[in-house]
Amino acid sequence: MNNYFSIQDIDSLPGWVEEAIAIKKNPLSNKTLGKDKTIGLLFFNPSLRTRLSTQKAALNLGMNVMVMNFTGEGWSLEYGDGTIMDQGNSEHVKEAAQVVSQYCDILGVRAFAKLEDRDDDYSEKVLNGFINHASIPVINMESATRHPLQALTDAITITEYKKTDKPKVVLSWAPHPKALPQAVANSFVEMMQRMDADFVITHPVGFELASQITKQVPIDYNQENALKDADFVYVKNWSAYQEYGKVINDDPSWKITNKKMKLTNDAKLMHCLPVRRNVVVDDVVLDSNNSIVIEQANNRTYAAQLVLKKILEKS
Ligand code: AN0
Ligand code: CP
Repeated sequence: MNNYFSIQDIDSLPGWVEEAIAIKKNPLSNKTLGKDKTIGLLFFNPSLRTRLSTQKAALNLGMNVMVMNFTGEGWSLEYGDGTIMDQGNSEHVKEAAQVVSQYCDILGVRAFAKLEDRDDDYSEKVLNGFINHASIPVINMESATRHPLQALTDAITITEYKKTDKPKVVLSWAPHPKALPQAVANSFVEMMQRMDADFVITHPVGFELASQITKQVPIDYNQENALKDADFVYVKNWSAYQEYGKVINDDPSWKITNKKMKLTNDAKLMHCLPVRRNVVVDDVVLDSNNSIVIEQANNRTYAAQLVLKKILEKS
């Protein structure tokens, strides 16, 4: 594997999940694989889990880690081909990506959707700019439209906690005061189409994700109906895809409450975090034994470690 851009880069999902669970049991089993190799992590946005779990994964493999907050600390980058750079941007991604490739063996990039121009975000200008111009493998640490490290984590977590071969998994939209990207939801939807799951998406009218991603996945506009007999409830806000980047509705009645969890088959509650308490999910649910959000965050390390291991083994 050269780059980890989306979950399409996973060749065999059951094999990967099995290997990640084996890494979790013995995280230091490959502690010299990355010896004298360096990973560079570039952040254009905030992060707690991705930043620390990817560093932890690299350290478990014996790698050196360099982290840079790009926004405010790096030069503002230009991505356009042939641009006359007489405006605000100081450096082109062509040089930036090649320069980082001189210092590092693997590069991770986090660059969220700007939620201003759909075509611009869905072209994955930033991540593709780095992939196209770097001479080292690039890992997506949440790009404009995908969060594949999170989705791999979610597959591991569901595999660990499922009680039946084909659990019912519900992805539920929830209210949020700010417009959020579709990346987490997009990658989760793609992952659930590859897993053995009875999968349904529920959201208010107008929050349909891109149809090229959701394909044949059933959408139920009635949240309570969708939650019936669920084994896993994955709650996440995203902004509209059609009315791009808009919060067209922040209806508080979509919050996950204890009453709603009672409709489920004693479901596990999942969220990628960070989560706004009592807006997205009630305290009582997040603090219950049904919540596995912390276990999910723990698995971020093993998902990242598996991706790094695959890349190191190839290079
Ligand atoms: C981001 C998002 O929804 O994409 C990151 C989640 C991992 N969330 C927020 O900005 C709150
Ligand atoms: N879930 C996730 O990616 O969290 P961070 O934004 O804190 O990295």
